[in-house]
Amino acid sequence: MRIGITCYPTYGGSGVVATELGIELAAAGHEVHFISYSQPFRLSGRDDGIFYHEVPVSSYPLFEFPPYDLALASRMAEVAEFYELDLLHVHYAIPHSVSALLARQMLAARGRRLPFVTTLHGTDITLVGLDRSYLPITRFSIQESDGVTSISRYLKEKTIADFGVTRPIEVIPNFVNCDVYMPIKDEAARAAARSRLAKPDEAILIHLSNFRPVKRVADVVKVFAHVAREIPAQLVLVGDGPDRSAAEWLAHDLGIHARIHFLGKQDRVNELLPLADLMLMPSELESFGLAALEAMACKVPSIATRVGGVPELIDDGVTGLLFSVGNVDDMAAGAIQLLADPVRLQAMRVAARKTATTRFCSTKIVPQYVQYYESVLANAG
Ligand code: GMT
Repeated sequence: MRIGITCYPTYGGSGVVATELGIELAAAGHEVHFISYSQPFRLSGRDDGIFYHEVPVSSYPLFEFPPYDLALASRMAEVAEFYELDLLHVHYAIPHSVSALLARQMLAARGRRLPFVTTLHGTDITLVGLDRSYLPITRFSIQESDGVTSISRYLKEKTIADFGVTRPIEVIPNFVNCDVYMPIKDEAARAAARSRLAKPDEAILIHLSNFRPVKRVADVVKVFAHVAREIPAQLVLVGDGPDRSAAEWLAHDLGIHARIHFLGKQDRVNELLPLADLMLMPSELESFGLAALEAMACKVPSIATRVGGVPELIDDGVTGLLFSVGNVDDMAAGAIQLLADPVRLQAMRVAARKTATTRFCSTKIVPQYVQYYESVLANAG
């Protein structure tokens, strides 16, 4: 198949999923064309079967807001025609599904077919899409898509309830490449890599996000402050975003900044995650929680919140511990108990990796997308 993929190319779960999907599809012999305003950050170099088409957005004195969605629609239609795409797959509804809808119409006027699949990821439904200024057009473009997938049952139900969408929505969960995200088997090698971050007797906690308010990074720092009072530990923070500076201030105010590593954006998180004992994901909302899945694949269970689609990933007490949002004291107590009980922690580590490999490996999930594309192509007029 020849597949066009559009996503937000910067840091963010939907961009990660879209990029990893494109890489896996190309590896399986499909031709993949990324269409976006910049190269998705996990696309490095030139892989066989992967093409990247930049969307130029020109400015003009009249344009207070340059219309990216229109430039994107034009480029989608051009790329689809020049490279004979079979379909477009857009990640994150706003504005990508609207642009795809326009591209489909542009090509229809030229007698060509361009079905498109929209994958709903999270705040496109739970936050931004609910904004009155976007709701009607988001609902319309979802309803008009040739196929719609959501990354959890939670998000599917939310889309039906809040948007009144009546078309079928296929749940295809987030996935991880279990050969790239994996534990470090050689204990000596793991200990050597950990020694760059912590002393041998110290626990390592990790958090990975885009530091937006929904991630509640302040809770990460507060939970760690409790933990660090009871147990020798270090915290590794991976990512960057609007709440980073507040987290740095909080770390200083709580007197624990010397034990916190603010690493910023990192390309090879698969090399950092296996060094940790626990992941902290105290989000206000997660439609799935890709960061926790990536950690689980590396044998790292999470202390997380019981929100959105997280319970579809984390089995409370088995592959992680779930708490209510903002319950910093209980999250810290849970982390301390686990870190103080190596047998229980080890059982949870093993269970976390097992869940990732048996249910969420790319080898299991990517074929579901391919099958879905085939059904969309068979049904599209
Ligand atoms: O945070 C977002 O809403 C945007 C989105 C993104 O682009 O980063 O994240 C969502 O998509 C991820 C990949 O499908 C999910 O694993 C995240 O749980 C989800 N984030 C939220 O729901 C907050």
